[in-house]
Amino acid sequence: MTQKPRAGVIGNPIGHSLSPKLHGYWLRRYRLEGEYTAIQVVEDQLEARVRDLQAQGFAGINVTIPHKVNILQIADHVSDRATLIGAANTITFTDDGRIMADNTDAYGFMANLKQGAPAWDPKAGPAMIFGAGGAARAIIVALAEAGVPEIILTNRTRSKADALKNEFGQRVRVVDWVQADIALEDATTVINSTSLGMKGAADFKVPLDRLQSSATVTDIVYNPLRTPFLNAAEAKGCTTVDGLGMLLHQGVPGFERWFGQRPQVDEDTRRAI
Ligand code: SKM
Repeated sequence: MTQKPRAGVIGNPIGHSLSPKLHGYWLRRYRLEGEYTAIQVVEDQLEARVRDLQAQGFAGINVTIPHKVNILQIADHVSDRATLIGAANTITFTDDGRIMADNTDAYGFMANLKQGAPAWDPKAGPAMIFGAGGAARAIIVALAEAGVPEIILTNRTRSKADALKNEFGQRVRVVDWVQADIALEDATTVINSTSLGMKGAADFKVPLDRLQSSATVTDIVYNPLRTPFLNAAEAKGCTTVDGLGMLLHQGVPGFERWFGQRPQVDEDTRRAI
């Protein structure tokens, strides 16, 4: 008897993760045999736990904070996307015992933006990103690939934004956090990639007076779904896209690889999560 495919998400903490709900919903929707669980893995146990999941016959795993960078050391193969972003979130264990690392966050970001704002034009003008952490790295890659002419980066700790400019090159312009609102005037796409506005975190306080009403605005925070940042942008007349879709879309490639079915991200999926 062949085992039903198993997958999961590793991280620390992991209790907040919506991935088990998402993959569980897709398994039921497509009437597939399979199991997807949340697995707490502490930092110094990463390699041992990943090899153990592989030995148990797992088809693959999603990887979230704080393991997305260190997982690259364990992988036998790292995709070009994951190399460029410098992190992986989707691991597949092959039948011949290899650990394949990929990153689907850039894909998830772009699929969400295109679904939520079908008229969005990447070439219309500069995109502005608040934040310079791991999510910003994936978003820079996604925007650059989509053909955005310039990426304006701002971060409370400026040196982190400068480091990303050095890595990702000429297309990135760094502006000071305290002067970020001035640069908003130029931006046709605006993204909050910080945790500001998330339930329990500090508020997003950058003034949005200069935000153009023609801009498309998105947030990676999805709890709450309508963040104060998105509400302020909507009040200015902007097209807004919430952050839940990024999580849903980034799960698609892994689910397809592990369970053999490409799942839909639609209103039913959003309602189920
Ligand atoms: O990249 C994703 C990851 O695949 C799963 C996840 C989660 O379950 O919260 C969040 C993101 O890091």
